[in-house]
Amino acid sequence: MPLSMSGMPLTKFLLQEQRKHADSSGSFTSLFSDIIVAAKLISRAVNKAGLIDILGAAGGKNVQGEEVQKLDEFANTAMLHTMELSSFVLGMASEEMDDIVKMGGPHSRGNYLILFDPLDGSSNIDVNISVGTIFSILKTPNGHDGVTEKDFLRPGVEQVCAGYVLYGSSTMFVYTTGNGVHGFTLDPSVGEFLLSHENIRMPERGKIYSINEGNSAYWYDGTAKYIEKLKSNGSGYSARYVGSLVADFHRNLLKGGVFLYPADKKSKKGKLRLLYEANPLSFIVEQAGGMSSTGDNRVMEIVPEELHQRVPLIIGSKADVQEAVGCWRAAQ
Ligand code: P6P
Repeated sequence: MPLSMSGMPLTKFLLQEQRKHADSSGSFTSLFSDIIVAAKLISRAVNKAGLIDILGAAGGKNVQGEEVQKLDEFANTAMLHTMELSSFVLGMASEEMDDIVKMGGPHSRGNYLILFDPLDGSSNIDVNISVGTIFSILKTPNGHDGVTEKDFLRPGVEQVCAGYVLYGSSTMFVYTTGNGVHGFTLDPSVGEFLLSHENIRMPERGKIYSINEGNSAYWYDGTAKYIEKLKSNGSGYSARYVGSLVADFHRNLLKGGVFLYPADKKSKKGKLRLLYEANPLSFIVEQAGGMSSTGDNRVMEIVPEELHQRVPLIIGSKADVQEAVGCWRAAQ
């Protein structure tokens, strides 16, 4: 094994990882390769959005009641179509669709479920701010011959894989299967994601906090007291908030810091979705040495009750999240 595998293509890295599991059938590697294709298709569309007439709203609203952007639809379609070609997916759930999509059929060897937000932060598309795709993969219960929504309502600790694609100044693919967190950067000239951030570790404590201060009028005391503490002179913390979850999360993952979208008097359950936003990012953050909480509970232990369930999210460097949770609980 070379000392550093920097520059290794993601597909080769996956095969290397697969060899560590003697019983591996290669089905996961095949499924993952299909996700990589979708990521490249979305990256190409996002990077050319200004040139091809797919900017702006597509009309209509999604299940979240949010304005659907054309690129949202493109990204959702790209994920659906590439997953349909994969014979290993038994069902899909998307932020853009009310209900699950059942796969399977005579050729299906499916035992995976994939949940995704095809293009998170889409309200930033028209102003050229980074957006992202977030995905989570579960295994169906053994011997399952048909998938129901209930099969998707599993706690985050049952994820077998989680990842995101950040369409920023470069396109990055970051994922975990429970063996650390690894980042790959797309080299458009080669058309491959190349290993650029092997075994990402989140700093124990950061100097960045990310929260929408425009909501401060609605904050509960626990949040207000924590943010006030960070803003007190000499704390050394800086505010950084893009308003695009993947962009804010990725910066804090690499530099350290804490992102908060807490429960408040306006959004009593928080804003972000459990199954395809909070859970996958929580798997990644814990694998990188960080922490993820609702304030009251570890995110990955929540048993979901509905597909598009929202949760409060306090996620990032362990020491920072612990302090935020401490303030939250002291004010209960
Ligand atoms: P607000 C984008 O719409 C999103 O879902 C996340 O990407 C982002 O973190 C959050 O909402 C921003 O919400 O209320 O601060 O605009």
